[in-house]
Amino acid sequence: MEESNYQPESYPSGNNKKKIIVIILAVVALLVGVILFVLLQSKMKPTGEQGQENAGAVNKDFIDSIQKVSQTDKDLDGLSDKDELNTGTNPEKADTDGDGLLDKDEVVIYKTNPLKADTYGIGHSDGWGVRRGIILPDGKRK
Ligand SMILES: [Ca+2]
Ligand SMILES: [Ca+2]
Ligand SMILES: [Ca+2]
Repeated sequence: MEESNYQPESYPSGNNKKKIIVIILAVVALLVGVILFVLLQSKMKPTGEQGQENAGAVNKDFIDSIQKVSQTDKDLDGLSDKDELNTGTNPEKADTDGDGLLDKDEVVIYKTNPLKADTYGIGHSDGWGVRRGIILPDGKRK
């Protein structure tokens, strides 16, 4: 009779089994709760959206600065509308004479005529001369 009641200590009794299942369920429930909590948190404040907001702010700054510049330099060639008015170039055309050099590059760098495609009468445009190394900065020529 004693043998039928014998249960090795390492072998969990029915009662112990239940306890273990309850503990496992509690742990699983806790894990599920933690995962749900994390998911909800990330839904409420997604890190991706935060990054997009920052990128949006950077883009906005960039656009603002472009707009600010374009208010004084409509064609964005580096010469302000006022300077273009003084020079006689078209404030809405970055390359007024269409020679392949920006108005500003002609006025500031190469000292070529921004209203004349072929300043030196070489038979080619100023841009061509610059690309060939014939027209050099500061009004120098080869
Ligand atoms: Ca301009
Ligand atoms: Ca030009
Ligand atoms: Ca020119």
